[in-house]
Order: sequence, then structure tokens, then C-alpha cells
Amino acid sequence: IASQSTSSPNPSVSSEKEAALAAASTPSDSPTIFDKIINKEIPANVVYEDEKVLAFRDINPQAPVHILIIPKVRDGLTRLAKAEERHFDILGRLLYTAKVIAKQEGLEEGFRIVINDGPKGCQSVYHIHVHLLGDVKWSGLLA
Ligand code: TR5
Repeated sequence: IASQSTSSPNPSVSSEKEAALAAASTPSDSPTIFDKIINKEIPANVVYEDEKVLAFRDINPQAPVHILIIPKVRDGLTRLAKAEERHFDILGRLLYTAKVIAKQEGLEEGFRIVINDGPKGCQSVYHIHVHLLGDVKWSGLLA
């Protein structure tokens, strides 16, 4: 973790993360920053793209490899708690893509997958995404 807030109620959460969580305390259906990345309106370090899925490096990495894997069409999946049967395919694709990218990144010895859900699950961007973390040093359940 790059920086820690001494006044943090949760010392395992970085100050950048706290700020993001404070800014996103209300789950919403509004477009997110990820739409701008999908539409190439703002740049991202893209590591994988196909017709359904986009993956790019996290701007505030919590591990030497930290990649976000997102559906190009959100289709109501602001968060995992909104998943319905119609999302079976995309949810499977997100996980399968994580495995493909892990191989691409040379993470033969293993990796971590994280999905944050909702205000009490540390979610800050309401467009479902899978965190792929590689070369992780154990720091609790969430960096
Ligand atoms: O907190 P959750 O689980 O919702 O994860 C959201 C992730 O998006 C965080 O790990 C952020 O660091 C990451 N993030 C936020 C922005 C951003 C990004 N990753 C890449 N590029 C980004 N841009 C350009 N802008 C952001 N606001």
C-alpha cells in the first residue's frame, strides 16, 4: 500500500481508496469513469480487449500486477449484487478473462481475484469489475 492515513478508521485502507469511497458512497446507475475508458475518451493502459470485455491496469495499483476486467456493456451490472440470470455469460467471461490475462502477465505461481460490492464492500466504481492482483504480499483480505 503506497500511503496510509493515520486518521483512517480502517488502517488497512489507503487514503486514495478512502477518498474514492467517500466520493462514491451512493451506489448509482449513472455512467462511470469506466464508460469513458471504454469509449476511449480517456486513456487507459489496456492489456486485453475483445468484443465483450476490456481489461486495463488499475491507476492506483495495490500489487505489482493490478488489472481491472470489466464488461464493455454494463447491462445493469453496477455491482455483483445486481446480478441476474441473464448475466451468467458475462460473469463467466470476466473470470475466464482473468485467467487468460494472468497467463499473459506470467502469473504462473498464482494470483488473487477480488470483486468489491457496495458501500460496505469497498466498491467505489459502480460498473462491475474484477480485480486481478499478481505478486501479492499478504495484507489482509483486501489491499
Ligand atoms: O473500489 P472498486 O472495487 O470499485 O475499484 C475501482 C478501481 O478503479 C480502484 O482500484 C481504482 O484505483 C480504479 N480506478 C479509478 C479510476 C481509474 C482506475 N483505474 C484505471 N484508470 C482510472 N481512471 C482513469 N480514473 C479513475 N477514477
